[in-house]
Amino acid sequence: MITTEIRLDHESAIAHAVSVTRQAARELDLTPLLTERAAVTASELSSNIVKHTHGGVLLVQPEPVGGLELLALDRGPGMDDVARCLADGYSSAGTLGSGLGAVRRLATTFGIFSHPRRGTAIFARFGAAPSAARTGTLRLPAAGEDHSGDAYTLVETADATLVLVVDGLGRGAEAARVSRSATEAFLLDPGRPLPQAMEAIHAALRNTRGAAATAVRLPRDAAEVEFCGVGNVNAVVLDGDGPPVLMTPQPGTLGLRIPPFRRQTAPLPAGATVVVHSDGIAPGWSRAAGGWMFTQAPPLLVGLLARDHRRYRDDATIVALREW
Ligand SMILES: [Mn+2]
Repeated sequence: MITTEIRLDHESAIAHAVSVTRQAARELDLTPLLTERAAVTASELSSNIVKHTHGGVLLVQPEPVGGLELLALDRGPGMDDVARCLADGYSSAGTLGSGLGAVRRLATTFGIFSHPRRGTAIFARFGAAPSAARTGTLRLPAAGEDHSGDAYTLVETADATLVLVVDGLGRGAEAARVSRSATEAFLLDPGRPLPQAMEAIHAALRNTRGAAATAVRLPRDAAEVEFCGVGNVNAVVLDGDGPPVLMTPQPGTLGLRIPPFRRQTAPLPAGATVVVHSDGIAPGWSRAAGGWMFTQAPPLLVGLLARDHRRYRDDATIVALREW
C-alpha cells in the first residue's frame, strides 16, 4: 500500500478524504471503532484546511508497524498558541485549530507542528497499540502515477534497527517490482553486514532495469550509525545542535554495475534523527531547510519534507528514525 495524497482545495474534497480513509482502514483491517475514529479525524483535519487555509493536503497511509496514519499539511496561517487550540472548549471558535482537542483524543498517537509563518503539520495514528513517534515514513508516487517505483523496509533485529530505501529505475509497476525484489532480498538476512546485504540485492536484481538503494543500520546503544548506499538514495543525520551530516552514496546501479561496497559511519548523538530518502525529495534539502525542521518528530519531519522539498516528477519515499 502506498501513500494516498488528497488535495484539499475545495469543500468537496472533505468527503473524498473521509472515503479514502475508510477504504484504507478496511484494507488495513482496523476495528470498526478505530475506523470510525479515523474517519472523524480525516473529516476534522480536512475541513480545517479547506476552511482556514488556501489549500493543503491530507496523506493517508499504512504505518510500518501496523495501523493507519493521517498526515495533514498546509502552508496556512498556522497557530500562535497550539496548546490553546488543543484545549477543550476551544473547538467552537471556528478557527484553524477547531476540533483539534477531539482529534487528539480520538487518535492512538498524535503530534502537531504549527507556526504563524510556517503553516501546520499534524499526524494522527490509529492502531491497536500506541506506536512510538520515533519513526516517520512516506511513499508517494510521482504526479499522475498509481504505482511507486520506490520501496522501503524497516526492521528491528536483536541489536539494531535497519532501514532500506530503494528507487527502482524507471517508473510505475515494473519499477515497483524491481524495488520489491530488492527489499525481499534484504529481508532474507537483515542481520548481515551492510556491504553483504547490498551484494545480495545486486545479485537479486540481475536481469532487471536495476535500482539505487541505501541501507542504514542504527545499532542500539551505539554512538554511530552505519550506512551503505549506491545511486541516488540519500541519507542525512540531523542533530538538533550541529549542521546536518550528509552520507553520500557510491556511484553505480544495483543489478547492473556496482562498486566495491564500503560501509560508512557517522556520529549519532543522543536524540539525533536519521533521514533516508529517494530523489523525489530534493537531494540538497538539508542545506535549504531552516534548522527548525531538523528537530521535528519523525512523522512531522517526513510530512514537512514532502510539503516543502518534493520533486513531483519523481516518486518520493522517506524514512526518518529518531535515536532513542
Ligand atoms: Mn527516483
